Amino acid sequence: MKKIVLIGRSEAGKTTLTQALKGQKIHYHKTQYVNHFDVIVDTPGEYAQTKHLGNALALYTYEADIVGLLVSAIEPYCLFPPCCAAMANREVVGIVTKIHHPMANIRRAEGWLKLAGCRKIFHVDSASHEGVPELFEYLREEGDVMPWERNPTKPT
Ligand SMILES: Nc1nc2c(ncn2[C@@H]2O[C@H](COP(=O)(O)OP(=O)(O)OP(=O)(O)O)[C@@H](O)[C@H]2O)c(=O)[nH]1
Ligand SMILES: [Mg+2]
Repeated sequence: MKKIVLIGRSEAGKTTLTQALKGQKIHYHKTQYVNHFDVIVDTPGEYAQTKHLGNALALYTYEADIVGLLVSAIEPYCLFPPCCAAMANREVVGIVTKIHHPMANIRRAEGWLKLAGCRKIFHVDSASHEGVPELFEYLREEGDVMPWERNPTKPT
């Protein structure tokens, strides 16, 4: 799997998406420091919201193959400046979360991510895992066996 770093404001859904990608039970956990998992780097929203901590995020992008910018469909404004994706020397993808929230405005979130420079945009509801397999496929590398492809009768 390609390694992805998840960046976005607090409550954007980085940790929930991490849990969904890892096939874990979803439970609320406030991120207080950067968490490195084997293929996912989950960052605290405060890093994206604070100027001097924001610079540290640039360093974490160097540890990943892909940069994932998260915007939840209910965010009233966007933190990512126009064309900020051009600052990264990695591929930058957008991820819209909370797509089924009653207040969701998916087009608005998508527009902000496009303005930030994301060409590829995923739509996920991490709670129901909708859109998570598509992100999995995108991160897949040759030889990777996806969880749904495993033969349950064969020990791994
Ligand atoms: N229904 C739904 N709820 C979500 C989704 N993503 C996140 N949530 C909920 O939104 C809240 C915040 O999600 P987190 O994943 O903790 O947000 P975060 O971006 O990690 O926040 P920080 O750790 O503060 O940076 C939690 O209550 C989640 O259950 C989603 O795609 N769908
Ligand atoms: Mg978190």
